[in-house]
Amino acid sequence: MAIIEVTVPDIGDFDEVAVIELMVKPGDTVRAEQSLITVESDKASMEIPSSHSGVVKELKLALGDKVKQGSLILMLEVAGEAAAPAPAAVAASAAAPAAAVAAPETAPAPAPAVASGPVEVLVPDIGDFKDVTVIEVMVNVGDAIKVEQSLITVESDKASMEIPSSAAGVLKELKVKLGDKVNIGDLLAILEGTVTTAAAPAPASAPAPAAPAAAAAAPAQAVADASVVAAPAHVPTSTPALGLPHASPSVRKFARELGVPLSEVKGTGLKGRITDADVQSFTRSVMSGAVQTMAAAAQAKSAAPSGGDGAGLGLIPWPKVDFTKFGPIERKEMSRIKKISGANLLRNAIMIPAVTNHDDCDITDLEAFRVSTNKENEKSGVKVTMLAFLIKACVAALKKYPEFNSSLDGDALIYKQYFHIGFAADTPNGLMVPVIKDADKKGIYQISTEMGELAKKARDGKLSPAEMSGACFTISSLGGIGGRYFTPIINAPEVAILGVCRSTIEPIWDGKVFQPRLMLPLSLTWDHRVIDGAAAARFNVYLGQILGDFRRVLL
Ligand code: CAO
Repeated sequence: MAIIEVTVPDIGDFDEVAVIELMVKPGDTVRAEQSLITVESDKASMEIPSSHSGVVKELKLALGDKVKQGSLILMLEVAGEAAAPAPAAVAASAAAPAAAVAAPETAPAPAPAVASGPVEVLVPDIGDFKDVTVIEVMVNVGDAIKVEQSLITVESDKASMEIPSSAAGVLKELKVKLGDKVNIGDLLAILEGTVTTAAAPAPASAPAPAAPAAAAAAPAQAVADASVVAAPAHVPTSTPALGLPHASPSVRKFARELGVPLSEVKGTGLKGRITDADVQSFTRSVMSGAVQTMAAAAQAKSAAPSGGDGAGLGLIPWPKVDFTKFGPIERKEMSRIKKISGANLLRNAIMIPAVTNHDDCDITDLEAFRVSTNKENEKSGVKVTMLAFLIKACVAALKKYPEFNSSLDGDALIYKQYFHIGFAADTPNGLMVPVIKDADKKGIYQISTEMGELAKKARDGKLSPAEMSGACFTISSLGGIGGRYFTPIINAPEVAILGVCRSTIEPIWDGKVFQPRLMLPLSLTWDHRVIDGAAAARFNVYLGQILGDFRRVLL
C-alpha cells in the first residue's frame, strides 16, 4: 500500500476555477477516471477524474476553493509501492473542454470583418469531445445575435459548455435542436442582415496543441466571402450565463434520468448551485404531491375544463386533506428504501407500456416431488422451495424466448447471454430485490440455499449493491402469503416480471372427470415495446409446461 497525492491534471488554460462539488469523501473507494470534484468557470463546468484507483484518505480542498493544474485534490491509498503516472487519456479528456473555452485568451484582439449575410455559424473546436449533446438552445429564430453571445449549451458525460456565436446578425435559421449530437464543424445557425464576424486571429498566436482555437481554424477566405465561419471557442468571462440552471453534468444527467426539470429545482449548493440532494428532494416533493412540476400543472390546467379526461398526462394535484378533521392520526416518515423504490416504481409504471397475462399451471407432481425431496433431506437442512423451481423454469423459458432476457437501449435491444434472476423479498423496511447470479449454472439445492441467505440478508438490511444488481428478469412470489393474481411492475431496464400467487387445489376436467389438481396462478407482466402478446402467451404456456413436467427442460 502507498499513499499518493492526486492533483488537478492539465485543464488547459483554465486558471483559478472554483470547486463547486465534492463527489467523494474520506473512506470512499474510487476507480481510476472516476470523477472526484466538479469545477466551474462562468461558462463551463467539468468533472475532474482520479488518476488512480484506491481509497480516499484525506480531502485536501473544500467547496469554493480555487484550483488550477497541479492543485492537490486528495490523498489516496493505492495498492503497490509506487504510484503510476496519471493516464494521458484522463488528463487529455479533462483538459479538452477547458482548453476550448480558455484558449483564445492568449490570442490578440482580432479586427472584426463586416459582410452582408447569410453567414453560416459552425461548431468550433471543442477539444477531443465528439458527439456532444445539445442540452439547451439559448436563442430563437428572429433574435438579434451579438458576437460571442452563447447560442447553445452542449454536454458530454463529464463537462458542459456554452457555444458562442462567431458573428452578429439576425438569426435566420437554427440548424440544431435539443438532443442533437454535434461535432466540430457542424452547422449551428445561419445569420443574416449586416453580419459582423469575429476575424480569425493569426494562426501563430493560437495556443497549440491542446487548445486549438476554433477561430484560428476558420479560414480567412471564408470570412472574406462572408459564407462560413466557425463560432470562436473564446468565451469572454464578462458575458453572463443565459438561463441554464447551475448544475454539474452528473447532476444534469441524474435529473434527466428522473425526468426532473432542473429549471424548477432550487439549488442549495455554492452560489445557488443545484446538487444531487436538491434533485432528490425535488423528486420527493413531487412524489408526495407537495410540489407539482410546471408541465404537470399546465397539463392539469388545460385538462381541467374538459373534466380531466386524461388528455396527455394531465394530472390533477395530489389531494391535500387535513386528516385530523376526521380522527386521530400519527405521521411517520417512510423508510429510505420505500422512498427509493417508490420513485423507481412510479417511473416504471408510467414509462413502460406494460401488459399482464394471467394463467394457471398444474404443479401437482412438482409439489409432490418437492415435498418428498425435502423429507429425504430433512437431516441435511437444505429446504427446497417452489421459488427455486420457478427460477429454473424461468431460465429455460428465457432461453427459449430470448427477447424476455433483453433490455431496450434506444432503438436497439441488448440480448443478455447470462441468466441472473431477481426475486422480490418482503422486508421490514420495504421491498428489496436480491439477485441469483448465473441461475442457469446452478442446481435447485444451490439456488434454494442462496435464496435463503439473500432473503435473510435483505431482511437484516445487509444486502450489498452487487447482490441487488444485474438482474435480467424478476420473480415476485406472494405464494407464501396468499392471493390469486396481481399485476407486478416491471423492474426497468428488464422487460418482464413474473408474479406468482398461492397454489390451490382446483377441479380440473381431464376429459372424463374432474380431477383435484394443485394449480399455481401466474401473472406475467411484459413491456409491449419489446414483446408481443403472442410471445407472452407462448412464454406463459411454456413455463406452465415445464412446471407441469420438468423433464421438458431436457427436450
Ligand atoms: N403456493 C402455495 N404455497 C406456497 C407458495 C405457493 N406459490 N410459495 C410458497 N409457499 C409456501 C412455502 O412452501 C412455505 O410453506 P412451508 O413453510 O409449509 O414450507 C410458505 O409458503 C412460506 O414460504 P416463503 O414465502 O417463506 O418462501 P418462498 O421461498 O416462497 O419465498 C421470499 C421467499 C423471500 C420470496 C418470500 O419470503 C417473500 O418475501 N415474498 C414476498 C415477495 C413480495 O413482497 N412480492 C411483492 C412484490 S410487488 O409489490
